[in-house]
Amino acid sequence: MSEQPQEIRREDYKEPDFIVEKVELVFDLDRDVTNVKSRLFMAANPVRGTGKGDKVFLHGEDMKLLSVTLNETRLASSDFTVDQEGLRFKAPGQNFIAELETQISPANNTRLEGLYVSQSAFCTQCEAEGFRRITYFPDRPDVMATYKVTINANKESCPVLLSNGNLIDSGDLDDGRHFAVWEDPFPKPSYLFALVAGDLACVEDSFKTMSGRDVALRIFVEHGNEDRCDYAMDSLKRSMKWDEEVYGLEYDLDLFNIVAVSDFNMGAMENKSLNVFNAKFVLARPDTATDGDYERIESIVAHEYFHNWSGNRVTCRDWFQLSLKEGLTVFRDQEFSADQRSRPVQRIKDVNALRAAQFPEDAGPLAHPVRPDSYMEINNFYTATVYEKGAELIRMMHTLLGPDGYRKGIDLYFDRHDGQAVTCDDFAKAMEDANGIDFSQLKLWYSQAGTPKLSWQGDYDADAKQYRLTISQKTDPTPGQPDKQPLHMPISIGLLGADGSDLVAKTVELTEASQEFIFDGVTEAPVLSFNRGFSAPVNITTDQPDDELVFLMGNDSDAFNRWEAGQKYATRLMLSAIAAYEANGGDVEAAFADEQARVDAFIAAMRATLTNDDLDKAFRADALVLPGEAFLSEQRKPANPEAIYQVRTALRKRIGQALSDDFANTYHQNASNAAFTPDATSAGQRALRATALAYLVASGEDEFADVAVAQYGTADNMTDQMAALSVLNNLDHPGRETALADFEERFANDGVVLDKWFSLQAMSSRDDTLARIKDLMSHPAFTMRNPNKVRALIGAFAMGNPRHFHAKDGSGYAFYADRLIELDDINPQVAARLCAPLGKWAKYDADRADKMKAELNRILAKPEISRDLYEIASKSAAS
Ligand code: B3K
Ligand code: ZN
Repeated sequence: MSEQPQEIRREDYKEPDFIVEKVELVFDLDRDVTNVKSRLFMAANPVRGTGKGDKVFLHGEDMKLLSVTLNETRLASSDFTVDQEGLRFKAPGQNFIAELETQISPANNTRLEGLYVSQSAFCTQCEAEGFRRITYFPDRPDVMATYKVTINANKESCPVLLSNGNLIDSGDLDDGRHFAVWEDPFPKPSYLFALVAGDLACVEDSFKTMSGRDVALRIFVEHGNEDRCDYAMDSLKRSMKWDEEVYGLEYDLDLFNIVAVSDFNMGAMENKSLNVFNAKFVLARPDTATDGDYERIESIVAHEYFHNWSGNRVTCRDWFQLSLKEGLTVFRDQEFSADQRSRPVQRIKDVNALRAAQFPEDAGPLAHPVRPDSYMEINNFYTATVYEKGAELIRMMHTLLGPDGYRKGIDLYFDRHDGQAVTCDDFAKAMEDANGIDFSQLKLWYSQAGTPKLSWQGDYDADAKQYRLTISQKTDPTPGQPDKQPLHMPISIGLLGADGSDLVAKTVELTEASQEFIFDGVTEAPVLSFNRGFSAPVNITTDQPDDELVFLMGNDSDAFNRWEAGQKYATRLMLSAIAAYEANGGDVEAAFADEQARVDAFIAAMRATLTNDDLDKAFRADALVLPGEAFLSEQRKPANPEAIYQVRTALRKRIGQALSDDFANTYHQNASNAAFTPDATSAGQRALRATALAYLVASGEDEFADVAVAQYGTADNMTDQMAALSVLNNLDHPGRETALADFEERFANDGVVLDKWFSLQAMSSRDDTLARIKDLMSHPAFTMRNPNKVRALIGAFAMGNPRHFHAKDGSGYAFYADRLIELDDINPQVAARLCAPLGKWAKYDADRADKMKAELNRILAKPEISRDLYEIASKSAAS
């Protein structure tokens, strides 16, 4: 980066002066020098554009420009200008054809944006702004064109040639080359363009749509992986069906392709009819993938498929509107998973993810609204806020409108805007118009950052049989937003009678800073179940007495809040033990001394959950897991990672010891001889058994470590094997080394599976962890050029090992900053994404905070720092 990057501001949006109606691309593929010819059918945009002007600007970066031709006349170099941002020339008229010839080098493209090489295949990633690394183009989502793409390549190394839409021609050329021509009839923005070429195996299936059309479904993978595509294919078919049934949306082409690649900056990409996936979210076989992997594959396949409507048919006007497609599509994939599996378990998972990533983001230096107001690098805004909080916003609309009203709004949205690039306001307007309601206050969720804090006060009047509930809300300032307004949100509540049944169950609408709700006909003093199903994405500051939490854990008709009550109880217990640990100078046993009665009551409630056979096993597994270290750090200021780790570990040990007979029974009763199937019920059984094993091992009894060793050796599926290995991973036990060595040997040539092995070691609580990570960096399978490897080893350390990352001597921070500096020259997007953990310095004691800030400043002093990393590091260091 040669100068300080500019902020791009939402309020500066201008319609394009020129649009492209049609694009014809010809690729002559070569790893080192690929030639790209582009013909753009351009038109002035007098209706919407600002310009009667004749200045044309096309984005372009990191390419060699060979020629510019307008209406068949080649321009002299004095007739155009090229700088770091792109190409400028004078339009020869209102309508004209621009032809551009560029050269790029896919093999040297380590940023993995634009056209690059993964293993031996060529592939592309254009969202958000990668197309401008392929050819000069108005690379902005409000320019939608139809594409015709010709790919020429060596036939032997690239037998498969793919792009968006339909194959309309193919054949042989001279010199061992061949070609294919693809045409996509649906106008699309450049970020949805894709090309794949390589020697790939193909697994094929088909789907009959609701109107009776047959769609060919193809998954392309590296040879040898054909037997790992079944679950992705099945998920795709179920997604297509679900979108027809629940949203009335049908697939619109005769072909849908998924390609799995090993080198990918994120999870997957929804390019029109040619989804490109990180291989780890496609490939699964019982002996290579865990239940968690199966679940993620299902939801990501669905997410990308759902984008065909929410994203592709109706897209974003500009990148500030990103949540228009991402928030909506996340909500859609969450609901799909809830319908396929267990709704409460899904909600628990989604809320856990929201609290683990989005709440901290909203409370830290990078806090931004769901619809941001400015950015330096848009790739930095594919955040938990835009995605997950954006999904919560759609969920609140769904709750407020009910399923039918929501569907009316969705229908109107797609009717009105099919084929257009629109805004979050357009979405909300369709919801309002279809239902005749006013969402102006609700829409503040798009513009106001920060997690609201809610408190409540309940009063029961026995004579009047009336319950009065006062709810108050407040949102703390976030960077650039000192003053916050009250938000509109649905709060689902229940009032439970002594027998555990609901006296009242309803959803109220909070709109004021403080508001009273009155419930009549309440025949006895109730226990309140607040914010059922996490109807609003908020923090609740009111403490409910322990006995009420235990009552809710055992009785709430809302399964989410049964889980939530347990989490609250556990959090409260651990927070007071953490405070005691800090006060007594680090004696973890003494830290629980004053809490014995509460610990006993909590353990009794855990036991009731564990042994309640009426409850779903997956739910029980979730309910037995204590809030994580990251969540606990969010509740403490300053957060002491060592104290948090010690207290949480000690509580797990106590639970393991107290309930060891119950856990042993659970462990044995849930063994299974049946062949592995990835369905939710079987997965729940495995999860409950794994939780039991983890507690047994946590109890500290050696015999249980031996059980884990045996399970590792005899398991016939990856889920059970990983369950065993992850508990052994933290032990000083010879079985640990043997199992890790075995795993390494078995999966030496299997990148996707070996990543689990890297991550486990990075997240180990053992004292030698950082030294081990340093050694692993020279493992033959490790490379900083592969994002999955970087995330597995380096990312997992910072995100999944708070205790060692935050080591008092600063060794974790220094190691991490070195890696980010190294990575920034290879792949700035991934480097920037990984930088966030260092930005959390304000949460820690002065000594740690100084060390973290010093590392951020060292990163900022890097010569030639990327715009991506600069934005995150500078914002993190500043506030
Ligand atoms: N839309 C892509 C994400 C693109 C990220 C660009 N940095 C995947 C998704 O959300 O479906
Ligand atoms: Zn998405």
